[in-house]
Order: sequence, then C-alpha cells, then structure tokens
Amino acid sequence: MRLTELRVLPVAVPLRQPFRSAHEQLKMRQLTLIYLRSDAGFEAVGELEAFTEPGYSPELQESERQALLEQLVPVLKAAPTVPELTAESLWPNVAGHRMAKAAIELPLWSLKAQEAGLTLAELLARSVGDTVQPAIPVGISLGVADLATQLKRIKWAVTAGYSRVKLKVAGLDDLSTVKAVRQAFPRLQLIVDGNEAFQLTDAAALATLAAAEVIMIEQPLRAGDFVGHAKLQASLPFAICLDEDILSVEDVERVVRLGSARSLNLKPSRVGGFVESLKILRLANAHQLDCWVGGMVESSVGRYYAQSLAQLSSFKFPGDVGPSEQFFTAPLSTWQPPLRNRRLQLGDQPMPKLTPEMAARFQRQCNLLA
Ligand code: OSB
Ligand code: MG
Repeated sequence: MRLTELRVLPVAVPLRQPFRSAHEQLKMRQLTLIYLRSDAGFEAVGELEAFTEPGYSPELQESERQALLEQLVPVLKAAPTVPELTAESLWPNVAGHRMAKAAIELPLWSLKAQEAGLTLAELLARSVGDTVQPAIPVGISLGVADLATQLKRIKWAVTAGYSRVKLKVAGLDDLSTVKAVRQAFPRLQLIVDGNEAFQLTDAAALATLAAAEVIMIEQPLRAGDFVGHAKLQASLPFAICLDEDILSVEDVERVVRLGSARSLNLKPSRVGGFVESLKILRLANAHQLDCWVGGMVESSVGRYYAQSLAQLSSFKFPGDVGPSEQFFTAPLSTWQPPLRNRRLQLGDQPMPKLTPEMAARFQRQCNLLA
C-alpha cells in the first residue's frame, strides 16, 4: 500500500458541559484530524487526542501536531510503501510522541482493513487470534461534581443504557460522594478515577471505599509510582487500575513484576497505537490483568478506533467507549453506533464518514505528501 494523500485539520469542538478531573476542567476539545488516502482510493480519518493542558500527559496538541508534521510525516513521505503494521515501529528513530504516532497509525490500520475487505475490529481480532463481539456493554465516565449533580447524571446514564459508571474524584472530600451514590444505587457497577489525586498516606481513607463496593480505583497515585501503587494495591481490598502510568508494554511488565495493579485502562492513543495496544492485551491476558478500553473525550471519529478495539472478546469489562454524544452536540461524522438494549450496537461498523461540511474543510487543506 502506498499513501497518496495526508491532510491535517485542527478543530475545536465545544463540550455540552465542562468535564472536570483532578487534572483540569475541559470546556473545549481541541483535536487535530488526519485524513489519509491510499493508492487504491481507500480513505481513513484519524484524530490526535492530546490535550491542551499538561495534567494528563506531557504530550500536548501543539507539541504532538508539530512532531507529527515535522518528524512523522517526512518519514512516511520518504517511504515507497507503508510497512507492515507489526511489532516493529513505523518510526524506529522517533522516541515518545505516542499520541502523534497513534494519530497516524490508527487510520493506517483502517486502510489495511479496508484493503483486506475486513472491518477494523475483524483485522484487530485476527492479529491476536481473538473473536469480534457485535454488541458490547459500555460504561460512562462522569466528571467531578457534587452529589446532587452525580445522582442526576447517573439516573440519566442508567436509563440511557450504560452498564457501569466511573466517578472522577479530585481528593478525599469526593469519597463521601461515592459512598452516597452507592446508597442511592445499590446494584450499580461503580468505579472511581483518582487521576493521580492521592498519596500513599491516603491508603486507609481509600480502603473505606470497599464499603461502597467500588470495583476498582483508577490511577490513585502519581504516574511513575509503580512501587507506591504496589504498596497501595497490597493494602486495598479492591483492584487498582492504571491509566496515566501505562505508556508501553514494558510498563505492563513492571506492573506484573511489582503487583502495582490488577486492572489496566488501555487507550490506543496513549500507548502509540494498535500494535502496542495488542502487545499489552496479550501480556495482560497472560497475567490475569483485567484490561478494558478507556476514552479520551474523543469525537465520534476517534471513538471509532477505541470502539473497534473494545469489540475484541478479550475485553470483558465495559469500557469508556459509549457514543461521543455524551460530550458533544455537533457530530463530526454522519453516523455513530447507537446504545440500544443496554449494548453499543457496533456490528460491522465501517470507518465513519465525515459530515459534508468537515469533508469540505479537509479538502481545502494541502496534501502533505504531494
Ligand atoms: O482518566 O480516563 C481518564 C478523559 C480525558 C482524560 C483522561 C480520562 C478521561 C475520561 C473520559 O475519563 C473517558 C471518556 O472519554 O469517556
Ligand atoms: Mg483515568
């Protein structure tokens, strides 16, 4: 396969309501869309998922767009054909910049799937000897808010068909909200996301969440603290799930070796693409680490990739991969999978088509491979 076109379009999409985490308050989602066209005429759009604030990751929209334009695209342009998507990196001489790499690697997988006459989920499943689920239960991530707001949101989410709720917390004060939510919803599948807000000295306070029957807590401590997480995991009666900490399969090896977590939130953009994601999935499966697919407040375009990965039967726990309508009013694509009968109906989901307006804006951007 040869690439004939690569176009880049920065967009800013307003959120319905601010999305608050321990890192930041997100009001406007800045994204960079990447359009690819192959010599056979297949098209795919990818999305650079980095944020504009440096809380979640040091990779920012601007820095990753620059890396993409100045480091990644020239390598593609110099290559006669697109190499196989295997364990070998497409950019062996570029360190880091995982979100920039994923913004191109993911749509390359979509092109390969279209060439092979497969859905993206089928191609991913074949690569690891897995099967595809036509419909999947999904969870929802709710930003930090007071109890009344969370109760109202959860009532809506349960009615809308979500199977699991994740409550973001920004500190010890928010733990009482989690406990009160449990009182109001005795049977809800409930998890908590700390986004690095806690310290090892909070271990006893965090352990009290056992009474609220939370299934897991995501990334309670600072990223990089694999030893701290191992100590905390040993003292908690429920699972730790790592998010910010997992950038590569080597990080997962460290988790296994140290016992830092029992669950992993896998985001293809955070780890640099699907090749690394599948390596992580294999290793997690081999060590009984419960792996599930996370979200990055993607548009419907970016969500397609996370949803396709979540279709693999290895993923049992509901991911943060519901319709992106949760966040945005104006969709960038013409179709999104519906949440019906408490399942996201993915079926043979094709690469989403941009709205005519978005497609026209893209065509006005220059072809960087010309
Ligand atoms: O910590 O999982 C996180 C969104 C942005 C950055 C980090 C996280 C999140 C979410 C949102 O929780 C999940 C979603 O996109 O539905
Ligand atoms: Mg998280």
